[in-house]
Amino acid sequence: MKRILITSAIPYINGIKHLGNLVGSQLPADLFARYHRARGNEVLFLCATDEHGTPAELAATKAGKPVAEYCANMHEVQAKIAQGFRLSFDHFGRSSSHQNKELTQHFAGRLAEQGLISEVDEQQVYSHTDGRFLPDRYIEGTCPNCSYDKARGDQCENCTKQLDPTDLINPRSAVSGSTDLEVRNTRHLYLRQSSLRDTLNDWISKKTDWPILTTSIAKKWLNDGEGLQDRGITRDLDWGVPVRKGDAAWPGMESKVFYVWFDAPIEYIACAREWVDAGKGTDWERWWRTDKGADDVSYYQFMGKDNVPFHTLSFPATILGSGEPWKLVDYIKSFNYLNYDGGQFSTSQGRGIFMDQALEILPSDYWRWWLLSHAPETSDSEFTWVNFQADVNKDLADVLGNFVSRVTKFCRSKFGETVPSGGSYGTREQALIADLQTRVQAYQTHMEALDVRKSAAELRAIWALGNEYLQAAEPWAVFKTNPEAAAAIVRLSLNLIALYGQLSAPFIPDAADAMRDAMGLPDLQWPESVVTALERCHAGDAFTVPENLFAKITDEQREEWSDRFSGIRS
Ligand code: B3M
Ligand code: ZN
Repeated sequence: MKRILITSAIPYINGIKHLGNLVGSQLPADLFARYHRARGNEVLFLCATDEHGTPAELAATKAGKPVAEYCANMHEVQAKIAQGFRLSFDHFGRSSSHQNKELTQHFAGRLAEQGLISEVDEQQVYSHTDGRFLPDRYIEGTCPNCSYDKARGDQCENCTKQLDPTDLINPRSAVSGSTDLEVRNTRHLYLRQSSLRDTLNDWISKKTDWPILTTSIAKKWLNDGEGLQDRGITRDLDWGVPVRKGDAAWPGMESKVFYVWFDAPIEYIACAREWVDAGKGTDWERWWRTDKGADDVSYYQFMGKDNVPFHTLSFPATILGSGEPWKLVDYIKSFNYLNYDGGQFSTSQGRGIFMDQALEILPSDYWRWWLLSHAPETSDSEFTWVNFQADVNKDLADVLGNFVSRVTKFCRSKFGETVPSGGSYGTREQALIADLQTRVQAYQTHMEALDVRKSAAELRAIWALGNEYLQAAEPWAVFKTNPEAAAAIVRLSLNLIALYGQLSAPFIPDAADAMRDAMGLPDLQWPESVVTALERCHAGDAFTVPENLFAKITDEQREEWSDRFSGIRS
């Protein structure tokens, strides 16, 4: 039994996430968690809301609510939607938790002790109109690297470059739009990550199995010297983790908080403590401290490409710099962007389909299947309504749903709702079993390598084998002359439904449950051997005909939805 720690990038609290966010982190992380649990491994799957920093403050202001109240509400909203998508977090925490506050202050104290924090008098943009400093997202302007004109003060969304507000060309306030700005002096803490450059370089160089997307971004920021500039880790804001050195005050930093990107990854650790404090686990250090049992944990992170620099450089710098035996990530799975009908999904612009809206129109399995089978792994991918309708109708309704429905209905009409007895398996059945063995093996290999699309393609092929078998074996024709032989075909096909109910669960958990329930095998036992897995439904066992597993998306629905989601969400 392996021990597998999985974290998904923690979504910002500022509103409901769109399907592009979902497929770039939480959903593939869930796929992987479900797969490993089904294989009998010990899994801890953590996610949380990212509640500090300018995104939270700005969104609360817009909603006219105190920021703490706004965050508490939005956490509930996001948790409920996550359940709707069947995201199987062991805990869905909050970066504003007291556990994260303590741990963040602890790390800052350790880094200071190790000589890795400097106090820097620096220049920050101050807005006369707004009467405040404008850190990070409070300021927008043109990216000096790629000329994108909506770059934010902390990072350019377009080219992923990490920025400082003073880097922006033609800066303006994101609150008021004002350009009446002035650069003023203020003192901040800097993490001297540049002094960890060689350490980080050595560490990343050993990660030869990581996706190219991850290592190319990491090396880009490491080797051109840019990403490893020392970074400010404090801000002139009210909302956030107060700056302290462990539990001691930090003179001169009384009115400041840590930068959101300093405390957000620490929440991965704090979340495990929240999990224990919520009574769901007993020992968080066993997952996070290599001196306390975490040395045999394999740790996987999932995220969109814009988050890669923080996870390959800044957060490891925090962990390594602390000089304490914290668990470092073993594998970073990163994703490109999913585009929406010829443009970008965008939270700030309300463009695309958002998680709550998606669940209003279709069950989560439809979305899970389409998104995962089109995961933007090697390049950006695109959602279009035409493709979505065609793919879902074909894969889920025509291939899988149709197989289940034909087999169960045919059996009910000829043999009743019990698995029929009689007949035996011949060469066609042996060939099918051999094909299945090869494909199930390949499916497992792809899953273990975190190849999401390849796993989906293999699963689809496994479903298709059932249809091809039925088409060739023709139990409806055979039944007329040899009912016993037809019974054997049907018995094998019913067993296939049970097998699909096991194999498909990581992708489409609800439909998989329905398939196993229909076959009277609700437990999720991974088919360690195809041969024995196909002997679980015995002659005489009762089954039920599942209600239509997947209804097809009609042209009218497609048109209605494509109209409804063509504009901007208000
Ligand atoms: N909240 C950005 C995002 O949601 C950020 C991730 C933090 S991971 C520690 O894309
Ligand atoms: Zn840029």
